[in-house]
Amino acid sequence: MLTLSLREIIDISEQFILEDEVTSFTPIETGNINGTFRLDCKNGGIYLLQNINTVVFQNTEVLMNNVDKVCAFLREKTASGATSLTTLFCYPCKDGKKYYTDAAGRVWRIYNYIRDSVCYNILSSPELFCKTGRAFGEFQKLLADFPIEELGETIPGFHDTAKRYATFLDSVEKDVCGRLKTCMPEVEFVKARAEDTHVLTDLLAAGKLPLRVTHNDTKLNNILFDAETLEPKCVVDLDTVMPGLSLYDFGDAIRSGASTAEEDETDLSKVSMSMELYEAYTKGYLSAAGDSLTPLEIEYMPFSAKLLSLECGIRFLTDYLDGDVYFRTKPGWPEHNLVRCRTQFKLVADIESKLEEMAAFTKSVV
Ligand code: GN1
Ligand code: MG
Repeated sequence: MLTLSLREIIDISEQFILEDEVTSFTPIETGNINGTFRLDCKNGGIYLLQNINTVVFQNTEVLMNNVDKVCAFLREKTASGATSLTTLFCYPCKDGKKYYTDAAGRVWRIYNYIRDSVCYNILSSPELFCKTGRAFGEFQKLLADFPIEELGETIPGFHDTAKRYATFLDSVEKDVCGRLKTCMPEVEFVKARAEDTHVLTDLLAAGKLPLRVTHNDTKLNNILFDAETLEPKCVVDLDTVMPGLSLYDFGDAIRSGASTAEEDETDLSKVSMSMELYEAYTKGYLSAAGDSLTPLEIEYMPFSAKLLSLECGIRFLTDYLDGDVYFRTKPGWPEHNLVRCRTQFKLVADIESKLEEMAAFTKSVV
């Protein structure tokens, strides 16, 4: 996490056209990629400042063009009463751009702060997770008539699991940090599932699954709930909104939200995929998005939960082998990414044992 002085934060915020004057700031630690700060102001204004990770997002122009267009589109939907979800707003800079590059080359943007909201890393309430499913389903539906050709690929091949697998094999081969010897069982776990990695991309290439505007990072903590009513309030982290498969969003939501433990839980006996949570999300999601989905998209929902867990684990393991260059890790914890990968593989194994049950339930809802 970046350490900045109040003076530096104020200097950055002064590059943007804001309604209020920043007087203090607080770092926010959620999120594995960007640096985030809450900015508090003289007249009660609150903003969210983000330092964009340019190793991950290499083309800020494409990134901010996507984010800004999607925000504007969703704001109109909210204004027209099509949804009760609120939307993020990107404040423009004084030079008209949506982001500011400082003298050190760091890239910044400012969002409105969504007040009186909470987010979760794990949930125990099926009701809340059902509402989460409804909100992500609604989000997808709201973007159904977004002109897809206006979106660039922020991270090319983001959910191309076969490509992720190839990159992983390359990292195993190079073993730049000499960590391979510490993760052989995990490497074998992935290799045994090589065939799974291209299932969805093959169906897409064969024209059997439709390309849609999707969120691509439907992690549980990317949804904000109203602190009082606990109704979903806002879908955040729009950096990876781009053309994708509905199954990426469904699978990733199950991976993160139906898990019974944190992503970096070290006690693997605590990690499993809760059937109760799977059922709750599926119900909520299908109630909002179901009539827009094809039979094949619905059929592959259980598999997508397994695949997205496998993919995320592959990415954590690859980053562990590469020396933690992508995901933020806790200082002094060199195994952080390995620990994360293990929780994902535990989920994969658990989902494998529940696939039939998941399929039977999914079918019963439609
Ligand atoms: C990252 O930024 P955050 O924490 O919402 C990552 C996701 C991973 C997730 C795993 C752009 O999401 O793809 O699933 O970590 N985002 C990017 O925790 O790589
Ligand atoms: Mg996030």
